[in-house]
Amino acid sequence: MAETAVKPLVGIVMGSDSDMPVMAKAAEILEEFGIPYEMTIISAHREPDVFFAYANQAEEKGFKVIIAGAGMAAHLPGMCAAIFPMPVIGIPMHTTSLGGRDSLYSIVQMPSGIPVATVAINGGANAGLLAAKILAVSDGALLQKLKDYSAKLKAQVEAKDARLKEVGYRRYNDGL
Ligand code: RP5
Repeated sequence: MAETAVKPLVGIVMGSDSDMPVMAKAAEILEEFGIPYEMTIISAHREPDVFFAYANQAEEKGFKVIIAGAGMAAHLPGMCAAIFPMPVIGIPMHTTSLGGRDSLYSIVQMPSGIPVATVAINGGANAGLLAAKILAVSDGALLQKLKDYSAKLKAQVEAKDARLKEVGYRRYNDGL
């Protein structure tokens, strides 16, 4: 299901288009599970008026979860959580200067009362999965899809181990 095909349940928002490769991983997961989303670029620092309008309208638009990614002094997820009353998932971007620790600390160290569910640095896929799991609390069909997804991951690891046993680690490393 592509962006804006139906009423979006998830808002994906990022501070800059430079965040897109990571945010796209979240979008890909939502598409895999058939979850409608809207993707937006908003800089909380460079256009605070636009940001406040977005956060204030998010509930009315039907969003149940916001996935917000930002880097450096990454205030976007926390400020979404300050305004939007439902879950906000934060994705800290890797940065060249501080390796993403700046983004991570900015997003994860929220004051008591305003939580942001923070995934790993550049953790776009997990943000998408966490959003799906939040929605699955009240959607049995989606929950089944998540169980199938987990079973697929398990099968992939089992297949790798079976191949290791079959060819040994030297040939496994050589891709044989
Ligand atoms: C943040 O500043 C963005 O989320 C981005 O990760 C970082 C750098 O932005 P650009 O200078 O690439 O636009 O607001």
